Amino acid sequence: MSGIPISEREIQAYRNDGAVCLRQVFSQTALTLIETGIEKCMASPTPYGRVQSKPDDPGFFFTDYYLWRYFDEFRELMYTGPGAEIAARLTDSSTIRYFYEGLFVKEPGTVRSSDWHQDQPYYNVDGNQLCVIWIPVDPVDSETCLQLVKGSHLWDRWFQPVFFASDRLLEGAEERFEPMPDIDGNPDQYEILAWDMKPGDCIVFHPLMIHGATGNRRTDRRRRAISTTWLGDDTVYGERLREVEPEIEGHDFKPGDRLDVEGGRLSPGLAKIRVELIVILSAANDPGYQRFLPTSFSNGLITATATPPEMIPITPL
Ligand SMILES: O=C(O)CCC(=O)C(=O)O
Repeated sequence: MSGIPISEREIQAYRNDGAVCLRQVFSQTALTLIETGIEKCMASPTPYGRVQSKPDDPGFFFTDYYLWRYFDEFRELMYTGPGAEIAARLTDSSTIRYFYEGLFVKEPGTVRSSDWHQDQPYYNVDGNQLCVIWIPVDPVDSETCLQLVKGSHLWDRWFQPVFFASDRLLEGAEERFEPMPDIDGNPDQYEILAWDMKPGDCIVFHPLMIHGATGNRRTDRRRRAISTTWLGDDTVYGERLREVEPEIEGHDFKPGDRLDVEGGRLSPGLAKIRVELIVILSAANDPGYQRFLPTSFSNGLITATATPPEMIPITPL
């Protein structure tokens, strides 16, 4: 089935450590799609777009989510890129459904970091056969790279998710999950995984891995990356917090339901992997989805402002 060289050792590293760095698996075509999509997104963010850095930060940290809903580049990447096959191999799944992207852009000199967190507590997906593929489009050294606490996916512990910018927990988190331990304050207790990476490399990690990242201390280059989340065979809709991010909209899934939609299509070049965009079909006809078309920024999260090219065209409310 595979055109992507993934060794048994890499598969075991993913399963045991919770993360593995795969070298040169994204082609220049895939990277160009991502870069084009990122620039479009930054010029016209989705309603999930947020500035994470404070106004006095010497750099600028911007995040956004669910980019495939708005920008064709990410849909094309999902169907034509190597992500589905990587996810299928590492999660040992025969069906992969695609959930969302997170965008993490740190301009040169950004101080604001990405807080330590796990991904799975943020959203309504249960299961173990799911993974995140973190794809930088700029070179990163191990300091600015995503950092992950080795083996934390096996702790069977769920930690309170937080909105980075406001340092606020998601509603309901305190009742349900435990506080994040002080990773930075206890460096001897945790083994951190991080790599020097070039464009084309990616990190695949389990969404229960504790991970975070510094700002971008480099003053000579940007640090742009997307995280893509892929759902394998055992994943189902899960009961979660009162507030979740990103939300799965336009559906009537109940806890335990497979996140299936009609009309998924086979990914070209992949013999066995069926790739589907979850909820895209139901969501497309849903008034909730219409509300989120990129021309409308009326949900109160962000406002558009004037746009000199080297500045980011948004300000937090
Ligand atoms: O790239 C970053 O700074 C953070 C990425 C992240 O937190 C994620 O992929 O969930």
